[in-house]
Amino acid sequence: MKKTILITGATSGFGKAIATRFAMDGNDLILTGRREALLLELSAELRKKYKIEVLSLCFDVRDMEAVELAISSLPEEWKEIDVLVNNAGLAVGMNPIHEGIIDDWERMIDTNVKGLLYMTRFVSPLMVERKKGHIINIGSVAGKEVYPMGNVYCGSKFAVDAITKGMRIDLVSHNIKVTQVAPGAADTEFSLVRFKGDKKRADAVYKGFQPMVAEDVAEVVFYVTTLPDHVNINDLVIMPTAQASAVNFFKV
Ligand code: NDP
Ligand code: 8X3
Repeated sequence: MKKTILITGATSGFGKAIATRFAMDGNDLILTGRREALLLELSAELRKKYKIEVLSLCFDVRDMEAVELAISSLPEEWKEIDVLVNNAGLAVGMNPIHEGIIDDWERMIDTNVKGLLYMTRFVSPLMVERKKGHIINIGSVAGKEVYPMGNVYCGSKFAVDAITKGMRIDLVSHNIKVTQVAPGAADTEFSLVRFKGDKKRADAVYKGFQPMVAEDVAEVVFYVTTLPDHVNINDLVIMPTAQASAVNFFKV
């Protein structure tokens, strides 16, 4: 049966691929992000290609009032959200802690932790009311292991790991599934954002091994929503075959 799926950060990378995967299955989508032109372009493409309904909402997940307004002003027919994918996130900079750039830290914590919390706070009551729903948080291998100069990014993803567990405990009595999907290296806009547009440095991250592509992660996010009502994947780590841990890669 067709569902309504809300995906944050749908303008690129995992979010865009997740949107496309759910569209292929005939589901209706609420897509969010800050780059409005990309959101509108993707929405139009998916509507046309898959004959689905798409609502695009342009806002910054760090802006609590904007998140509240976006969700509270959803038209009635869009309020029955079956799946929330908390995907919007980023790494900014890679410095040792004593040289860290405070603004980079704020951006990561505000987006990866507080943005995810704001979205959850305003969407989960709609699920509680219906006694039904599935929240999928995109964590990271960086939320399982800390690596050199990952400090604050890793901290933000460890927070996602802990918050996911807490959400599951609080929502279990409301029949709401909570899943974390924690990927390793995937070639998206992630490294370009982390290295502030330095394409050479971003490309170097994926040299010598085959990273995942966004569609690999999207397939798994889709998969966790296909299980029977009484079954939930709590936590799923997905890596390139050539990556054994946060820092161990088989490179040629
Ligand atoms: P991308 O940079 O390709 O996509 C990030 C998405 O997040 C964009 O759509 C961006 O949209 C959105 N976003 C970022 N900041 C905000 C904000 N303040 N408000 C709203 N939307 C925002 O990277 P990925 O697809 O790789 O990243 C998606 C998630 O996956 C992140 O949480 C990341 O930490 C995680 N991850 C990535 C891995 C990788 O190797 N690529 C591995 C493990 C986890 P816009 O700019 O339009 O706002
Ligand atoms: C992104 C993966 O290893 O670059 O979360 O932190 S990593």
